[in-house]
Amino acid sequence: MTLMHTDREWITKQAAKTLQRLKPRIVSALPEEELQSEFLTRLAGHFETIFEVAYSLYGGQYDFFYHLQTWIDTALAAYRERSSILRDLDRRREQNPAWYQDNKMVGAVCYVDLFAGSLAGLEAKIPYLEELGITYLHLMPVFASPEQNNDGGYAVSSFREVNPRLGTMQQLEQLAYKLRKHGISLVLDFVFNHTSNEHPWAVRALAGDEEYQAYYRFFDDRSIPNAYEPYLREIFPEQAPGSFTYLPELNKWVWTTFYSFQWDLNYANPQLFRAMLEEMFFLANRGVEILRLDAVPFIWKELGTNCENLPQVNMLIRAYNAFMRVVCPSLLFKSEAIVHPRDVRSYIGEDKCQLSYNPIMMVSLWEALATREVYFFTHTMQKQFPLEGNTSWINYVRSHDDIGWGFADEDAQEVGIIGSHHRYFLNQFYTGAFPGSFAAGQPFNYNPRTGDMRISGTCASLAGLEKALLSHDPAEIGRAVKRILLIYGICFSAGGIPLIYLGDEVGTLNNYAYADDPEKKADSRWLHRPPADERLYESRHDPASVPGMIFNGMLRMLRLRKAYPQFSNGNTRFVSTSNKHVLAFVRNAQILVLANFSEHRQSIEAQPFSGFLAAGRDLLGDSALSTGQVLQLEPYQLMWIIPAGHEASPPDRYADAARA
Ligand code: OTU
Repeated sequence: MTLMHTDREWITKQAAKTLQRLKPRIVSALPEEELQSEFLTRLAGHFETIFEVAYSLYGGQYDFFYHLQTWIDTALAAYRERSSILRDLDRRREQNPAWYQDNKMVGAVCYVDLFAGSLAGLEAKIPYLEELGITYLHLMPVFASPEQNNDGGYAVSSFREVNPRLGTMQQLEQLAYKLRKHGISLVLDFVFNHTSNEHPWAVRALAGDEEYQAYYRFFDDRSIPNAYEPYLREIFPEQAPGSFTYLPELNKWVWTTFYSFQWDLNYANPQLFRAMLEEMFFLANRGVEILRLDAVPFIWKELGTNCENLPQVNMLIRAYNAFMRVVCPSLLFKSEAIVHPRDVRSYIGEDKCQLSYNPIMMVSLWEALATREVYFFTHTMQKQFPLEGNTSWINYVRSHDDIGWGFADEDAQEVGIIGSHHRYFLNQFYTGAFPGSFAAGQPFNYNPRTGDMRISGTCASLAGLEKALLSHDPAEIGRAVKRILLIYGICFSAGGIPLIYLGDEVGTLNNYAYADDPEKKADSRWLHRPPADERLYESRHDPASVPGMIFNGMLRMLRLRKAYPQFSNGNTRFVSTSNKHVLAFVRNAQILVLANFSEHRQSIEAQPFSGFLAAGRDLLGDSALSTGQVLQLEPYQLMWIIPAGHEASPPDRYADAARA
């Protein structure tokens, strides 16, 4: 049920009353006065949200208060268990809630096994992460998961056990601690839409335990699934068609949005809400600082809807966030919602996910590289980039997933582009089918029914490096390197936290060997999930080598980002230039970023930017700016232009004192 505004007063009153009823329980659970008052103060600030959401989602249940009480007990247990080190961190972050808006923030993401073999191997890579200046490290799922069917770890069999191939939970906890000592925040996935079919809850459900069956969405026959199905989007139409899986053991059907071994959890059950709250706290108390909420849009289902992005999803996240603010306020949520821009944005807020992938800009970067034109990019960003409050984008060019052309058809139409035609073009371009395309990607989940398709491939291969190296054409190689640096450079300067998909910084190409692995061959995303290539990393300091050109180019930009506080998150204003190939945006009214998306020299009228150009300086260029009527940009040139008299802050490669 959705609450009306007129209900507000009632909610406030009921929440206050309910909190009074819970107080004795809290007081007796926390005899230490300091902890008691901290917990109560925080809870008072967030209880109305918790109550409102609980009442909206579960108020119809006869034992509503009982459930609320079990949630509070779960929070109390987690709060008591939290280490003093993490409690200190919580208090520091409460004082400095904008810590992640800093220009010093730089993210990286990897699979532990592919990048470093194991958790121990990863610890040994800390010096490398420091070399790059990383302050945010996302490890893709490290949890126990089925040996064969595991979707790269996104089928979790236990949120409390590390996959033994990688190490132990104790090692993970130590790693979190060590990383923090080096100014790096550990980011882990919270795969909370589903578990694997080997999770103990699923095992019990399969054994007939009804309490655990209610943790998932079971159906006795096809009638209800059939009623839902016409509205649902198939996520993996090739490998896992449909959204329900038949379980012969039970003669029942279970909801499986993704693979058949990934069972969707049932958040309509308040017991499941509590159980997942406990798992979240468990991870927070291991020292994880940011949880990436996987597949956010799918966690609530209503018949007659597409079961994505329903308002109840927002409520659930607000409730979970409120609990985090009470027990472990240093923890942040990062939303993984790769959906329509409007819906992507709906999960972002101080009271929801403070961080979000920016698939909107990611798609725009590749769109502009293919078309060499930026007016759609500029228009989209003007509408979709600005965020409110203490929140931030995570800007990236590649992830471990496919690229889906998720721009808004309305935004496209406003600049005269037909969305479906454009998607067709982009798919042709990035699979290399379009004549003259520089890209070497592969299709992911082509759906012949809808004609839909997504794209797999590494950053370097999609940006043309693979084909260029095969052609042995130095000019083409140079252009590919420039494309990589151009799109990464925009992520480094646009406002928000840039995220490097480790391997991209040394120009890692597609890994076609995945097709020989029977486990992987049906999922083309493995094309861009290769094991780290030591040879590429070894040549990164050789400026004449291709990995060296990319690595040094990135490092140079990262150091500049860190040296100029003007790159901190804040205001980003996208503006049109007189040239359709040249992107422009202004950071915090102090830095002008220009990007030429074409392989030809371009010029723009200088006059609209005269405030920056007259006596200004391009941080990335070696020569002074010419200040004529027009400004010239070399093929794929990126410029970071700063007006005269603005100096860099003292070099400080790592986090500020507040983060240590
Ligand atoms: C996520 O991606 C993960 O990133 C994937 O690696 C997983 O396979 C999947 O969830 C299941 O856990 O569809 O193609 O809007 O787009 O959650 C990738 C969200 C996906 C979905 C996204 C999903």
